[in-house]
This record gives sequence, C-alpha cells and structure tokens, in this order.
Amino acid sequence: MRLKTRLILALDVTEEGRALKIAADTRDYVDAVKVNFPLVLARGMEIVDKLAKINDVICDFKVADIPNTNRLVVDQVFRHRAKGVIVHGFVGEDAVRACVEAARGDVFVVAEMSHPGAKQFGAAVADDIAQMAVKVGAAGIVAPATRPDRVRLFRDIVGDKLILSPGVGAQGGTVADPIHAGADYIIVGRAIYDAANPRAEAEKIAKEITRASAGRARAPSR
Ligand code: NUP
Repeated sequence: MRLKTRLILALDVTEEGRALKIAADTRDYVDAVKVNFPLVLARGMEIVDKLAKINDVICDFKVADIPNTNRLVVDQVFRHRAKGVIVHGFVGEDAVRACVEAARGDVFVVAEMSHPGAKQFGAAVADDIAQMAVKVGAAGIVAPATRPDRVRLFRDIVGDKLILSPGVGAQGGTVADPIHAGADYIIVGRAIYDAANPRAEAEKIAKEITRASAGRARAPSR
C-alpha cells in the first residue's frame, strides 16, 4: 500500500456510479479506498475489482469467525484484487493467524474500535489484541482516532507495524491528534463522500495530515 498522503477513504456509499466517481475524483489525495458491507452488499464483490483499477482497495469486512471460515473469506477478498483486509482480533490467535496465512496482501487487525460502545467490552482486551496482531505477523492494527491517547499506547505495543485510525470528522476525532499520537493512516468516510466536493475535501485533509506529520515528535513508522 502506498504511504504518500496517509489518507484512506471509507467509501460507504451504495450507488455504483457515485462510488466509482468519488474514488476517481479523490485518487490523487487518497492512498487506498476502504470498502465495507454497505457497498459490497449493494453492488457485489465486482465493485472491488472495479475500484481496484482506480486505487488500492482494503476490504473492511471485520472478519470474525472460526479459522476455517476466516480462511475462506480472506481468500475470496484477495481473488477480487484487494490489497488488504480488516479482521477482528477478539476471535483469538488461531482465527487471526488463519487470516494472515490466507492473505495475499495486508491484514489489519481491529484492536479497539472508535465508537463509544467500544469501551463497554472491547477496550479491556485491546492491548492484548494488539500484541497478538504483532505476534501473528499482521501488517498492522486499527485503532480509534476518537481516543488518541489509546493510539499512543498502541504505538508502543506494535512498534513499526502500521496503525490505521478511523473516527475522524463525523465521529468527532481530529486529523492531527491521531497522527501526533503515531497513527500511520487516517481513515475518513462521511466527511469526504458527503462533502459537496469530495476531491477538495480529500485534498484539504491530506494537507492537514502532511502538516501534522511534520510536527510530530516520533518519526513515522515507515
Ligand atoms: O473502529 C472502527 N471505527 C470505524 O469507524 C473501525 C472501522 N473499521 N471503522 C470504519 O471506518 C467504519 O465502518 C467506517 O467505514 C469508517 C469510518 O467512517 P466515517 O465515520 O468517517 O464516516
């Protein structure tokens, strides 16, 4: 995956023409497009093949099943030319390892989610999940931009693994805080695809990331 603008677009729209247009319009400012169930359930996995011609694609399927099913799901993801997949970590080491073994690209493990409810159950085991992600050889983790203090702690746990951080804009997180805390990529959805001019918004956020990266104490992990 490119590490140029450090911006990942969460393309949670359901209309194919709109999805392809936003992906094309924003490609200069976006390192990868992240697709989730709303778009894939609406348009089928063929949308991943189409988007892959425009930009790198990460399938955010939060894969969370037994090892055999995880392996089958991850295999399908990479048949459609995705460059990465997001999987859940709470299912345990064997299930995440199955994803890493089946992947023909990057596996990112959700360590802690960005919404308020993530504190209810998930936060208690998040540090262990991050450690496990490193142990099984994942490319990185997903950690909440809404809680930059947590991103900072995760950075110490995962060393030079990648940290992808969603929760910016619509969920209340800022661009600069998670970058200062050590995130490698910011994931942004609604703030870009719902903007009157998605390309201009992506450009604005990409520039903000560049400014924040220049100002942070520790060097980017890559
Ligand atoms: O903890 C997470 N929080 C989160 O928002 C893990 C995620 N994968 N996401 C995803 O990031 C979420 O499903 C959505 O696709 C995107 C954030 O979108 P937005 O809040 O910027 O619109």
